[in-house]
Amino acid sequence: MNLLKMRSWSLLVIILVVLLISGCGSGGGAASGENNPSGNGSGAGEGPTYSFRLAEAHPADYPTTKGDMRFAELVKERSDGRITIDVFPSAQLGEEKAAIEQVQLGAIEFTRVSTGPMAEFNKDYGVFSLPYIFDNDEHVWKFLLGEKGMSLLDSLQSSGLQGLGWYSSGSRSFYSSKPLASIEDLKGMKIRVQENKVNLAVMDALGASATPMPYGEVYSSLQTGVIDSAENNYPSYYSSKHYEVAPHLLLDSHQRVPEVLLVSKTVWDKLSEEDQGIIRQAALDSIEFQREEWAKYEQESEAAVRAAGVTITEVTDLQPWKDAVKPVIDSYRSEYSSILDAIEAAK
Ligand code: BDP
Repeated sequence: MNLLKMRSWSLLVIILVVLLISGCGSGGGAASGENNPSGNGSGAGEGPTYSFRLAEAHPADYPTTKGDMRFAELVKERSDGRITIDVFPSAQLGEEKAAIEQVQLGAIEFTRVSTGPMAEFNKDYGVFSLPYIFDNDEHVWKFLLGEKGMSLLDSLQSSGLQGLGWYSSGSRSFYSSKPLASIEDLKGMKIRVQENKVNLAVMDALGASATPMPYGEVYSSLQTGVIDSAENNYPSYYSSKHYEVAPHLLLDSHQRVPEVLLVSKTVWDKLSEEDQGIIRQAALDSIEFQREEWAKYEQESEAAVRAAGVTITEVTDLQPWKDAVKPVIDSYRSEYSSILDAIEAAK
């Protein structure tokens, strides 16, 4: 073998070794969850490269998933392509509770979940399941973006998570496969709730029995009669097709349970301050887009379920509802006093 040939062979071997060590290549959304800085300098901006995954329960065309995607886009753009976040919609990476557990472990890096199931991971989050504590969406947002609301994102660190931002989720109302037109009709019903213990107390106060289960099981449970009723906002009621099997909707807007964007603390702590800044800001900057998409889809989904012939009853007098759940609020008042005060002050 002549010298020239030997040289090009050694060059090839060196290139291969460098590629192997740097782990570059197309492993986007790598299943291992290993995202060590690879620093491969593959043409993107200066600094380490990362390929992360984000678990989302809703389908790709849902406004919240669009928010996740905008977030991922902004991160990619602002990191000059160094940080990619692949959004996995439709609970492909697991239902919300499982996704939160995986994110705590760092096996999945990001997720967007409802603050409903978060209550079992961080006590403070149970406050969002208390009924009628917010007057309307404006009130929710004034609280969330205020000092106390934003501090709830950081308070997740003790639970192995870092909150990045909030997304809209409107208000939740009851729907059933059986006729449902008043608070009385809920008595004795088996109602699916988001998985947390505040919800058990709320259903009990309404004379119903709570059946906590993952979102993805609700359609078949309504269909087979395992449960009589569930509750959610218009977008979820429509997108999940629950209206097909539970076509009686009672608009009582009992809860406003916002969505939250999370990153694993294990992952977060390994990032440079600069990268943390890029991610945090991208999350905050994606909020407005999600809210706009939410507002549009909320209207579309309401129109669609009306057109499908769902029986819709508006609750005109909320007083009996508020009276019924008052003991629950009272029993949690001391536990949540500082958060409830901040919510009250945001009116
Ligand atoms: C929807 C939330 C979703 C929850 C679902 C539920 O967007 O994150 O999984 O409610 O009821 O409104 O579990």
